[in-house]
This record gives sequence, C-alpha cells and structure tokens, in this order.
Amino acid sequence: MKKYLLLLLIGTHFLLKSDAQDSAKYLTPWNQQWEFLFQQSAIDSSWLKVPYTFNIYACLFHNKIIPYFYNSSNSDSLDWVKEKAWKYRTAFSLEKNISQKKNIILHFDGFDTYAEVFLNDKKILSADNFFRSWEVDVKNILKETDNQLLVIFYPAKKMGEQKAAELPYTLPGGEYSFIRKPAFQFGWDFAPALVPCGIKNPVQLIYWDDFRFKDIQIHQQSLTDSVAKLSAVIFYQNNLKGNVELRITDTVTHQTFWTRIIELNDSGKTEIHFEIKNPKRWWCNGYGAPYLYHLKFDLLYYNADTLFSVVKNYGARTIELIQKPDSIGSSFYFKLNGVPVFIKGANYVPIGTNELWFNEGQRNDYVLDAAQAHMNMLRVWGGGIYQSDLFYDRCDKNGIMVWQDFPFACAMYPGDSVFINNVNEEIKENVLRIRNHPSLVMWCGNNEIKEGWFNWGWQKQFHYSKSDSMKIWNDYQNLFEKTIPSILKSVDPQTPYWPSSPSIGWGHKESLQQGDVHYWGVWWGMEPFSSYISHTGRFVSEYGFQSFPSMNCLQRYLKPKELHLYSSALKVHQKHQTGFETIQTYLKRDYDTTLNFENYVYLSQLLQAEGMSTAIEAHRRVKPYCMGTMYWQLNDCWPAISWSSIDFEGNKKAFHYQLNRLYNTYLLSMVKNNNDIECWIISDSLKNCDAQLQLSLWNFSGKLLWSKNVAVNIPALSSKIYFQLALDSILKKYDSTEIVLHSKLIQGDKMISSADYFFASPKNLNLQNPEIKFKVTTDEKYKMPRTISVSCSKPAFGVSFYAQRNDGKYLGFDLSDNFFSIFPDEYKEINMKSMSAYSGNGEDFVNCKVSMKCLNEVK
Ligand code: BMA
Repeated sequence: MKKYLLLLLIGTHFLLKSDAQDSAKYLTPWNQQWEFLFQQSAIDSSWLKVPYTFNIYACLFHNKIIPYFYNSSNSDSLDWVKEKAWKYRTAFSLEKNISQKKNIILHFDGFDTYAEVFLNDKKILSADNFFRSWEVDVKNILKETDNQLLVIFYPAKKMGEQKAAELPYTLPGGEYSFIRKPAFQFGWDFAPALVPCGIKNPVQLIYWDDFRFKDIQIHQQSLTDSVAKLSAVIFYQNNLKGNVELRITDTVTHQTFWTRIIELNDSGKTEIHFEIKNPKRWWCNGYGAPYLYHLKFDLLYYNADTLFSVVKNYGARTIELIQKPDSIGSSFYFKLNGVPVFIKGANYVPIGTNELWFNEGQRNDYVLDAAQAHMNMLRVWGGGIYQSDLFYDRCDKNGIMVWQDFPFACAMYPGDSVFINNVNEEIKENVLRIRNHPSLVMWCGNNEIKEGWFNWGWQKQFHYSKSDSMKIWNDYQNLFEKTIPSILKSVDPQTPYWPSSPSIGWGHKESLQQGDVHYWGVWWGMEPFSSYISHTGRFVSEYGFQSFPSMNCLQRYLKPKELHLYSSALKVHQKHQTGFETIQTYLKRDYDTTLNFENYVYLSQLLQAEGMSTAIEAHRRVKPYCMGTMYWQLNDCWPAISWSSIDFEGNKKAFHYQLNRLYNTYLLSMVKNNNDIECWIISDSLKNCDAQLQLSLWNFSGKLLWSKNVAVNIPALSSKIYFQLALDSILKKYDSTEIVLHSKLIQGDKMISSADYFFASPKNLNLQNPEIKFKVTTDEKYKMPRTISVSCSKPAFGVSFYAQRNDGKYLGFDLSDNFFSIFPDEYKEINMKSMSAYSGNGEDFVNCKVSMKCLNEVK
C-alpha cells in the first residue's frame, strides 16, 4: 500500500490541481421552461407549456387540446397527432463555471424518434432511432446567455411509409419495419395505435476540463467457489497525463478488492484485472439469495481529489442454455450456477403505450409483483423496448432472470446498409448497457419472425416472387444469424443467444419436441383448456388467455354508461379482433354466462385463472421434459381487456392471485387420467421434504364424505404421483355435480400447497349458499381496512373481496390472497397489503365498504 502511495506522488505531481471531474446540468421540464408549438391553422399557432413529460399526447392533454387519451374511445380520434411534425424549444443561460469549461457537450438520452436538433439556429443533430442515445460537442456554439435549443420531430409513420415505398416489395409489418421505434406503438392486439413523439429522458449538458468518466464494464473471466476472476474496462475522455489511483471496494461489506496505480491514456480505455475470493453466488428467486456485490470504483489523483466515483453491481453466477439431443428431440433449459432451473415466469410488455418517461419509479413495481408470485424469469418481449436501468436493477435485486428479446417482432426487416448500421449501433449501445446485470441470462433475436415467415402465409399474401423471397429471407439471416451474433461475440460472449422465439410454429409437432414454443392452440386455435395437457413442449415461452381488468380499472377509464357488454367505448379497449367472442365461447363451455357486467368481469377472471392453472400444472407435472413456463402476459400498457395477470392500475386479477399456488416451490396438482384422479406433487426445492398429503371429499351442503392422510417423502427437484383415486369408486356413490375433492400438502403445521378437483364443469355444479361470514378490522390510524377474516358453512369457490367508496366506485388494492376457495373446517385471515384511492383522495379509504363475491352466488 505504501509503495503505491509513493508511486502515486511521483507519477502525478504534474497534474493540475483543478476540478477535473465532469459534471452535468439537466434541462428538464421541471427546472427549465420547455414549450411545444401547437399549430391550429396556417395563421394560428402558439407555444404551449410542456408538462412533466415531452410525450406529445401528454403535452396536448395537459394543455386541454385533447381529452385524456386512455379514456373511453378517445384514442380512436387522435390520428391527426401522429400525422404532424412537432416542435419543442427551450432557452438557457450558462453559469460562469460551465461556460469556461474546456469541454461542453449535449447528451440526449433518447428521442422518439425522428428528431432534428438546432442550437442557436445551427443544426447539430439528426436522430433516427428510438433505442439510441446521442452526444454533440457544443462548446463552440454555446453563448453565455439565451441559448436556444429547438427539437423538431417528424412523423415516424410517414418516414416509415416513405422508406417502404423505396422497396420493390411490401414487408409484413408495414411502416414499423423500417423505423427503429417500438412496434407495439403502431397498434397491437393489446395496445392502441398511439404513435407518440418526444424527448425520452432529460437532456443533459455535460462539461469538464481534463477528465470525463463514461462507463465501466465488468467482465467475469472465470468463476469457481474459491475465486471470481474479473476484469473491468473503464471508458473515459482524458486530457490528463500520468498515473492515478483506482480503488475498488464493496459499499456494503467495506471490503477492498483493489488499490493500485493505473495509467490514463489517450485511447480512452483502461482494463484492469481483480479477484473476489470465496465469492457468494447470485441465485434466482426460489433457489437462493440474489447476492450482489456493490462495487465502488474510485479514481483518485495525488491530492486525493476524486476523478470519479461510481458503484456497479456484480452478481457472481454462471449461466448456460442447454440444448442436448435426446430420444424425443432436444432439451431446452437454463443452468444457473450449474443447477438446472425450472423457469416460472411471464412475458413483460412496456408499462405504458407512451412509456411514462421520467416517472417509471412511481408506477407499480411489476418486478416485485413477479418475485412475490414466485417467478424466476421475465421475458422482455420484442414488440416493445429495451427496458430502463431501473427495471434490470430491480431484477438483479429480486432474483428475476431476464430473457431479453431484441426489439423486432412479427415482421420482416430491411437489409440495406443504412438500416443495418443503425441497428448495429443500437445493439452495441444496449448490450453494453444491460450486459453487466447478473439478471440478464439470454438475448433473443426477435419475437415470432421465424414462425411468421414459415407459417403465416406472407409469401402468398404479399405476392413475393422467388427472388423477393430469397432476398427477404437472406436479410433475415444476415441480421439475426450473422450481424447480431457477431456483435454479441465481441461485446457479450457469455450470455446465450437464441435467434427467434419460438424456433418452430405451434402447428408443428416438432415445436413440442425441441426449442421453445408459443403454444396458442388455446385462444387462437379455440382448442379446449385440456389441450394444454397434451401440448406441453420443452419450454413454453408463450401461452395465454384474456380476461377483463378489475372494476377499479374499468371505472377509471370508462364512464358509467359505457360499462356494459355492448358498449362501443369498451370495444375500443379490446384490441384482439375476435377477443370478446373468444372469451364468450370459452365462458359458455364452463360457466353460466351473464349479462350483469360486474359478474361478467368476475367470471372472465375465473375463466382465465382456470385456463392458466391447467397449463401451468401440466407444464410443471412433466418436468424435466418441459423446463419452463412463461405465460403471456404479466402487465398491460393501457387499460385493456387482455391476457395480462395484473391490470393497468396494478390490480391483480384472479389468475395472478392463483400464482401464489401455481408457481410455489411445491405444487399439488390433481388431474384425471382415464379412470383415475392422479394426485401429483411437484417440487422445485433443492432439498428433500417430508410432508402430509391430506385428501378430503366434501359435498356442497358442507358434509365431509371421506378423508385420507398420506405421509409423503418428496425428493428434491421432482414431479411424481403420490396417490391415485378410481373415479368409478366415487361416482358410484355420489352425484358428480354435488361433490369436490379438496387436497392439502402440510409440512409441520404449515400448508404448503392445496388443490381442488371438480367432477363436473362449474356450470353444472349444484353449489349452495356457503353462508360466508367475514369480519373486517380497520387500521386505527388510517381508518382503512386492514384484515379480513373469513369462514363458511359450505364449500365456497372464487371468494373475492372488493372495497368500494360510498358512491359505489371501486378502490384499487392488493390483498395477501383473493379469489380463493374455503371449506367449512377452515378459517382464513387475509391482509390488506396496499390500497389506492379512486381520486387521489385518502378520504376514499375511510369507511369504505368491503363486499364479497363468490362463484356459488354468481353462477
Ligand atoms: C404473442 C405475442 C404477441 C401477441 C400475443 C397475443 O404471440 O408475441 O404478438 O400480442 O401473442 O396474441
């Protein structure tokens, strides 16, 4: 240590003692007057105030020019917004300490999408990619006062159309194929076609004299139980000559990993190597703690002034995607730290059609919701975006692994050099940004393009000649099988790459024998839920079923008179062409359908939960044949009737509450196989476990007809049948419409799983009034419901609680459990985890009414 200090003094004595570190000034709508130009007619225009975001729809709404774009059918009448060019401007002065700096740049962390930027009437930038950031040296353009910054956005749709017209053939995807902008913004089967423009993140003026820190990339060279060998590449801009001291410490344990002299150079890049002894591993949720090292890098020079100080998280883990040929096809599973992990997850879509730039942190924390539902992976879907740093940080912290699609979906893309170069830059920038996160476990080229090319009839639909076809497919291969893998090879060689999800369309039997599959036989194919059982696949990365969002969500965005099944405004929020009919067809198979709107909303959620339970239980039962299940879709990008398990307001649907059972480490699953009811237990635990399997047969009048206790020894990481019951033996004695088989798995005095088996479809069950008693206790301080205790006299199903204001408006909330079944020998206490007011008014909670619905009453 002493030796290094001495060297440091000698080596750096000629450095100027100045404030060499870089600093930044933000030009945000909060600290700066920003305006946008609203041109009503050729002669009538005015500059209006930009609110908290530059998003053009939000700007127009806040200036009372358009109604709220998510409400009623408003999104349908806003096409004019995307046809226009929009201008934004601000003026700023420079404090002395900035204007005298040797270097000043403007850093733009993203434009949506085609932007021209002018500073003091001089064009400084043309941007053409939503997914990139940009920097411009403005030192010689800036003045001390009254700097004018102007950004003009050109309509992306028109830009796309122009580029499409230059090709001799049509590409599926239309204009969005040509534009590096999130595809779903152009309209999807869960998203409206609101095509926004705007500055994505706050503009920064960055200034420095001699040294600017840019980034640190940590590479794990090797990992064993005794040592993690790491390298760190530091990127910077530098005018300093000589040596400086670099320290690497952990901000939590205060352990020092490195203190050395390094030499700054003109190439702007220095690589160092260091080690962590006996590293603690980063594990995914359910398999261990997601341990993170918080590595603080301090770069100091001789007088101990700091050139930069930055903290980077590092998680010690290895990841492999194993595809090994076997007697059926080939495996598809992830090994984390050498352990095969059964993936339980969901597909993640952008959290707003307009991306709520700036305030993501204040929105619902979906990553936490995923972790609490025992998930271990999210797939960031290719029709959306590369997520924000906040998202990956949350995944690192919660042990949620990330399967990241590159943003290409359901279309063919051009292959010209301008497009490919643009994509090249985009991919390099984003891979470098995301790859340091231990949660990142897979890059995937695109969503459903290979499936589309071979199965969706594009060749016929767009009348491709043989040579068109060859050219388009070559462009595909060039991008997803050559360009992207070669970038990854140089900047992120350790993360697995999968060119297209899925590899084979669900109509082919091979899709169930190798690779990942998007199984849409249910919903798109209208097959019964039971076909999930015969179509399990090796890794099911998409499957899903729609339901209505909560009444709380519906009431927020639709007027009371629009809340009925034939409402045209409601239809606007259903973006799947035959969505309503599909829900109704499946509902009729199993339930008495109703015209009562609130009951319909409720039944649609039970139906979704039933379908998804059938799928997830089937996927888990056949492990390790199948090693992953990721339903479509976790969240919504606007108030929609969609496949999501959490609605746009953050309310969990019946299905999401069910995940607590379905994705738990232990799962009890009862399924009919010929004349038997098989009782399976699936374990994702790394340890063996002794437990009691308790089975009981009830009739709907609340009488216990039969019961049995079985001692079970459940091996680690297993799926097995522990009990079989002959159907005949039960149906000879009892009427199938009068009974239910209830099972519980008990470890010690804790119930670790439970399941119900019905002998007839819900609509044929003679359910009775369960005489539910519930008692609500109120929080003394906030006067809001705190716990609900529940008991019943007869078996009750789909028991669901609601909180309403005095005027009937539903409040949003998160309960510890909801939509559950309860039996006469059980007592349940559920907790209010959080509540959201209807009108931002805490008064809403005070004395709100708690009500209950259950299937017994609704059917
Ligand atoms: C999947 C997705 C999306 C779509 C969803 C529901 O295959 O990749 O394209 O929204 O189906 O149809």
